[in-house]
Amino acid sequence: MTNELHNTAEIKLIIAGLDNAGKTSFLIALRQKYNFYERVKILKPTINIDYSSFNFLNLYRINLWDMGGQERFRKIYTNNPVYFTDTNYLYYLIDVQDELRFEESIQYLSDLLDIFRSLEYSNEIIICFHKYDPKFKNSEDFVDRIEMIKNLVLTRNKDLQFRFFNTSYYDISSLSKALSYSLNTLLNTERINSKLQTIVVNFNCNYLTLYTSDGLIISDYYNETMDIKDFEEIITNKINDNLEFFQRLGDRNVNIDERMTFSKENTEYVKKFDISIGNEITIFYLSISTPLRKILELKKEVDKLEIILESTFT
Ligand SMILES: Nc1nc2c(ncn2[C@@H]2O[C@H](COP(=O)(O)OP(=O)(O)O)[C@@H](O)[C@H]2O)c(=O)[nH]1
Ligand SMILES: [Mg+2]
Repeated sequence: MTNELHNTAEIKLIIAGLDNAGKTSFLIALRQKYNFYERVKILKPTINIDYSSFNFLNLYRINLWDMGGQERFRKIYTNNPVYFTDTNYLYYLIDVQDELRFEESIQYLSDLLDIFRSLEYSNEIIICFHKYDPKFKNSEDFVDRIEMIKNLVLTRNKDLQFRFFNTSYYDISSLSKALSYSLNTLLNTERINSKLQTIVVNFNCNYLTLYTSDGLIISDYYNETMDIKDFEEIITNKINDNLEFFQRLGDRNVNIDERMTFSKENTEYVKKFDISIGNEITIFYLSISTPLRKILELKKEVDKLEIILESTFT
C-alpha cells in the first residue's frame, strides 16, 4: 500500500564536465537555495557519481547526477552508456577561467555527445560557461573565449540542439536560471506561459516573474533593456523583498494576498496564490512591474492565473 495520492514523475538531470569545473559546488549551491537536502548520497565511490534527488512541487522527483570528471572515471562512463539512459537534460559545465583545459573539456564533451547521439537524446544540451564570476562581467577576454567555444560546439554538432548559460557560484540566480530552464520545459507550463505573455503585452510590463516561496522561478519575462546586472539588482532583490514581506505577514497571522507599490513611473503588483498540490499547499507569487495604472484590469487578468496554476499542477 502506498499513501501517495498522485504519481511522481521522475526527472533525470546529468551534470557533467571535467574535474574542477565546479559541478559539485553548482549542486551544493542549488541545494542550499532550494533546500534540496532530502536525499543526497554518494553512489559507489569507485565510479565517483554523486546522486541527489528532491521533490519539486510535490509532483516531480528530480534526480541530479553529478558525474565526477577525473580522467579515470570519464572512461568508465563513456564505456558504459547505461549511466546516461533516460536522461531528460544534460548539463555540461566548462570552467571559463581555465583556458589551458578548453581543448580537453571540448574533447570530453564530444565523447559524451557521441553517447547521447547513440541514445537518441533529443532535448537541448545545456552548456554552462561556469565560473563566469560577477567581476568578469565586463571582460572582453571572457566574451571572446565564450564566443569561440560556442562557435566550435555549434559548427561541429549541427545535428544537436544547444542552449548556453553563463553561470557562477557567486551569482546564485545564474544557477537557478540555468536549472529552471530545463524544469520549465519538463513541467508543461505552456498554458501558464501563454497567460503570462498576454499580461506582458496588455500591460506593457517591465518585468514579470512567477516564483514559489522557495524562490524558484517558474516563469519570467524581462523587457529588452534588462541585462544580467539589472536582473541581480532589481529582480533578485525584489523577490527576496516580497518573500520577506509575505513571510512577516504570515508570522503575524495577517491574511493578505497582494501587495501594491507605486512609484512615479511604475506600478508594482504582487499576488500570492495558494495552490493545493497533492496533500500540500504550494505558494506561488506573481510579481509584475508595469508603467500603467490600470489596476482593476490588471487584477482581473492576474486572478485568472489561479485556475491555470491549479489545472497545470494538480
Ligand atoms: N571562481 C569560482 N570558483 C568556483 C566556482 N564554482 C566552483 N568553484 C571552485 O572550483 C573548485 C572546484 O569545484 P568543484 O565543485 O569541486 O568541481 P567539480 O570537480 O566539477 O565537482 C572549487 O575550489 C570551487 O570552490 C565559480 O563559479 N567561480
Ligand atoms: Mg565534484
